[in-house]
Amino acid sequence: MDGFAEPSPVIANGLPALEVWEAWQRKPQSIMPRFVQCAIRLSGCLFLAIRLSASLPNVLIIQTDEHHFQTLGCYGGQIVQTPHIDRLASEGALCTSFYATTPVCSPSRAALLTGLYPQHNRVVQNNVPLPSGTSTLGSILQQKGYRTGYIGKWHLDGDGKPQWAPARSFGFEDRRFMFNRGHWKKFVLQDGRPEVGALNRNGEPSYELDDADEKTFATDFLTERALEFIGQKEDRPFFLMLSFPDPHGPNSVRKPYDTLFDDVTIPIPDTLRKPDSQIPAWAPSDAKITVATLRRLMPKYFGMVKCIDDNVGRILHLLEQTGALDQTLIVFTSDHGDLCGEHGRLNKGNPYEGSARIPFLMRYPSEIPPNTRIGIALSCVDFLPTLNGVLNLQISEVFNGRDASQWFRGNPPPSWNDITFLRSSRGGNWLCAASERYKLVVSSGERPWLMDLQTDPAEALNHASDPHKAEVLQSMARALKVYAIEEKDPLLNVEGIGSSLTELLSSSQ
Ligand SMILES: [Ca+2]
Repeated sequence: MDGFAEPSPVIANGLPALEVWEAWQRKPQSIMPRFVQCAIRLSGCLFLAIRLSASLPNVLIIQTDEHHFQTLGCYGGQIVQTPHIDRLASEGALCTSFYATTPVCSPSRAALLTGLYPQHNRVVQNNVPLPSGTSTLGSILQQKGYRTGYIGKWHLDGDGKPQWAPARSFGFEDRRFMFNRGHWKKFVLQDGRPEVGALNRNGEPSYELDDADEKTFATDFLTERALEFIGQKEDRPFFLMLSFPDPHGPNSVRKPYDTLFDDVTIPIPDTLRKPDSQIPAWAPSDAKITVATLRRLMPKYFGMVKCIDDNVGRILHLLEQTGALDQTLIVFTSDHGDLCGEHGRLNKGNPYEGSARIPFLMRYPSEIPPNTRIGIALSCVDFLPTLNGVLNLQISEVFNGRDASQWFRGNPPPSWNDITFLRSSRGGNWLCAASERYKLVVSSGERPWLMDLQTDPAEALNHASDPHKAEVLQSMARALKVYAIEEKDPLLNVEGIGSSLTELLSSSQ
């Protein structure tokens, strides 16, 4: 046919094909039989239908585990240089008040992937399996024509550990390198299948480093699999969720990251030791966490973050090389934070910033202007409706979260009620309302606690009795009660929570 090969009427990995197709259609066709011309016109219509879905960008979510946002340069971190993650922030949007809806693993992940509060998606604590049939971002994007994959830690299939390739897909077609649970440091391929590479004396998978190297260390291994997934030539756009198990403990990392931060001065939080009056019942200090603990743990934690950033760089490099970078919506986030000694604690589970606030970056230059900074309080349940808004996906599912896409587009709506809601994992017994500046925590066995992030960013004090903040306290209490009633949050019925809110609200009358 005049030297023209029929082009593929689709877009592979974000590479445009429309111009090629149109050029092919413009070529002289008069000598073609009529039925061939008809067929071409028909296939053109079909192509336009396909193109509507094919013109969607790739979607890549990179999620870390237990990651203190301030270890990243773009969030003010001074110790670890994170140029690749920082690039996502400078070329896209950075959220300064994005919270884990429930700051532990499974509930946070479930909220991010379903847009539903834990009491609605049932994943109210760790190791609760996401109910079969639940719509997730995976199933939604699969239905939109995406090639879907999940690589790394999942933690929504119960107790299984590591449990590679869980049987229930939730729309993720390629789950070969998905594992349910565990903080493994070394992976190997055995006949093309992944295995934990370190074993204990009984031959069982272990968290040991076991001389993991740039091929077998978990972060590198999972990145390599992600590069293979991204590099597959396919007609559909891809959706990949890459979920690193680091920088969650155990605090260990391969060479050379293991010693990179041995000589830095480890910052010691002012709140490592606090007077009893500043210690709420929902976050008791642990006397065993000392300066020496932090000096021992933090250099490796920083090393894990540096390794993650280098691997994010490898992914950005591949996307750039293949011309797909700007045709890929990239999110960088974590499931929750790690207090890293703040308030005399490690890990998470409470509403303090280091525990509940997470890094949240989104780069997609077609829709999101560079250096967009978003201060409003958001949480994991807002992600799916917001992505729906940014990509105009026309999703029919109903979400609990809100569509904040106009903020990401750099065009904030004229009115927006700046408030979001966090809730404890089962047994934690607290509810929290958060705005850009304030957090109100109501719990059983503790008086209401009000944080003012502007005047007291370390959250050292309870501002609830400050008469100048009485109005703020009232409005946040009102909003928290409305949330708990409308979203049927059973924590409202836990002793001390509902009564606390009632008491707060009656005190203004
Ligand atoms: Ca986690």
